[in-house]
Amino acid sequence: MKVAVVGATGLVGSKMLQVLTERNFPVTELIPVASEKSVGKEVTFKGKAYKVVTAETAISMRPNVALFSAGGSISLEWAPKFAAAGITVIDNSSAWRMDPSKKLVVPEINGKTLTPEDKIIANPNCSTIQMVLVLDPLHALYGINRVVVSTYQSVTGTGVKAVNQLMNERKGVTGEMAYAYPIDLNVIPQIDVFLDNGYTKEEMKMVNETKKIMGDERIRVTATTVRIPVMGGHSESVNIEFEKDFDLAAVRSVLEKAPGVIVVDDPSRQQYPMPKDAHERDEVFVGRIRRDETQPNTLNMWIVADNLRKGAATNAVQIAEYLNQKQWL
Ligand code: 2RA
Repeated sequence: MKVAVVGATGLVGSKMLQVLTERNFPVTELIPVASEKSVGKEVTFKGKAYKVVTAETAISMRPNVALFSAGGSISLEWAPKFAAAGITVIDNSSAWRMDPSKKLVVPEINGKTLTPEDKIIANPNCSTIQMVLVLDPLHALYGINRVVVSTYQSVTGTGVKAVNQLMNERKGVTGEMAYAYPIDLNVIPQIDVFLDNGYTKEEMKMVNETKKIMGDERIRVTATTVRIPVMGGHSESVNIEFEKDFDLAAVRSVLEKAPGVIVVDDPSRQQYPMPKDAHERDEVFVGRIRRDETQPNTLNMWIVADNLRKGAATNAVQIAEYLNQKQWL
């Protein structure tokens, strides 16, 4: 199968190539796509060198599927052109996520809603993916009323420039800044731009995407999203109020059985999820599971995942795997 990766030289694009290799996706030809300034450069995939081409050239090469991770404006312009040529697009930008005519997919939750007619499929935001994977099985049992989430997000979510900023600051070297402030030895309570309601775009992604993926507009989510000087993954403190009461042992057992979720929760041995352990893993890790003793039917937990993998590349490749298994590509 011919696979185009649009934004192949970025952090998520490179991770897509790694995940396609590791999961042995049946790629017969890779078509790496990047901006004009990268055209002609080479990208190595499974030991073979492929030349970077423009989006226009990629369409003429007729890939079966195109994985996009080159930013919203590239997706808005090019995804419809790929789709019009019959190429299925799996898009990691925010361009199509809330478009009512497009599916926003986490395969374990709503993969089955996909049809052969879906030609542009949206991959959700990283911080949303890891949260809904844990919320969904609990919602089915206890019904979620409200979620209060605070995030602790890795600089890799911003891209190469932010990783360089952190590393330069650690070495005491002056360089290009991805953020308005230093990130090393600091915490920045702003991810993406501010909106009119005082929340950031990242916060509203968590509010709106959760409802769409879980297919329930009644779930109320309020979020504070924060950048921290960490690289391995995003962490989230999540408080969940349910309609029905729950049994803690049953919650643990449901999460232990949930696909793609690993419970790491043993306070007696100081065992809980941390980004350094989630790094380069495809699963979402949950721990610190405990009752909120200040009000009924409410649970606290801590969720960690590698934002470049399940939060981006792995989820996109899993969507491609599902479509391939259905023979829709
Ligand atoms: C971030 N959620 O971590 C974004 C990446 N999509 O900045």
